[in-house]
Amino acid sequence: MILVGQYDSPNVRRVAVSLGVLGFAFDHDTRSVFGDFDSMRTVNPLGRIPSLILADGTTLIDSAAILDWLDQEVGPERALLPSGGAGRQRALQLIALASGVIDKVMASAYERLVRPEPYRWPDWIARCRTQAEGGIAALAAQSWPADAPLDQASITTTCMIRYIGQADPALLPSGRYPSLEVLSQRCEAHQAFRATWPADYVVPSKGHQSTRGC
Ligand SMILES: N[C@@H](CCC(=O)N[C@@H](CS)C(=O)NCC(=O)O)C(=O)O
Repeated sequence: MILVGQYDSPNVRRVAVSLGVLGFAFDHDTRSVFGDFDSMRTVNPLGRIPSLILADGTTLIDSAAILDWLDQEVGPERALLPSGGAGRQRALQLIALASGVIDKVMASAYERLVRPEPYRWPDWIARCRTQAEGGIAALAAQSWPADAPLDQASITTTCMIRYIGQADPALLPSGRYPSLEVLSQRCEAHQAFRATWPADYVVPSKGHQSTRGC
């Protein structure tokens, strides 16, 4: 199978980490969502990442849908999201918070970096960053036991932390959220995370000429 998208995308990275944790072999297509936009649209009509191209040629899009497919493939014993009960409910809430933060940080980054300066809307940027701060604080208030196995909530949250560190580091000043720093250090030490460490973030400010930046 082939994972399409670069690892500076937290949505691509959470899929790549999950593939690694679950033991799936895959090739990595590093086409750029900005620099290779027309080509990317032949993979996913939305021109977005991630996509996962399966051995039979089927293309799955959207990280949540891809992760659901992975969990179905390995079955409930190994799935990264509990199949039911309070554990599933809690995990889905944590993932919703982390994914929501990613969406808001990305929205504000695109507004700051992609939109031409005269058209930028500071109030919108401030609103997105306030929403992101709310989600980060809510995640930091959760319990992240040190001995917990890697699951989708910890994977997605750790990918969120790394993405913020690259795209808007002022949202995560050192020392403000110790629980998230501990979680990130623990997870980033795992081989599946190390194998997907994103290259230095390149802001997508060069728009469609940029070959990196998500
Ligand atoms: N809901 C989608 C969101 C994917 C997404 O936001 N992808 C970003 C990169 S992380 C992207 O493709 N950005 C370019 C664009 O939307 O034009 C998912 O979880 O896969």
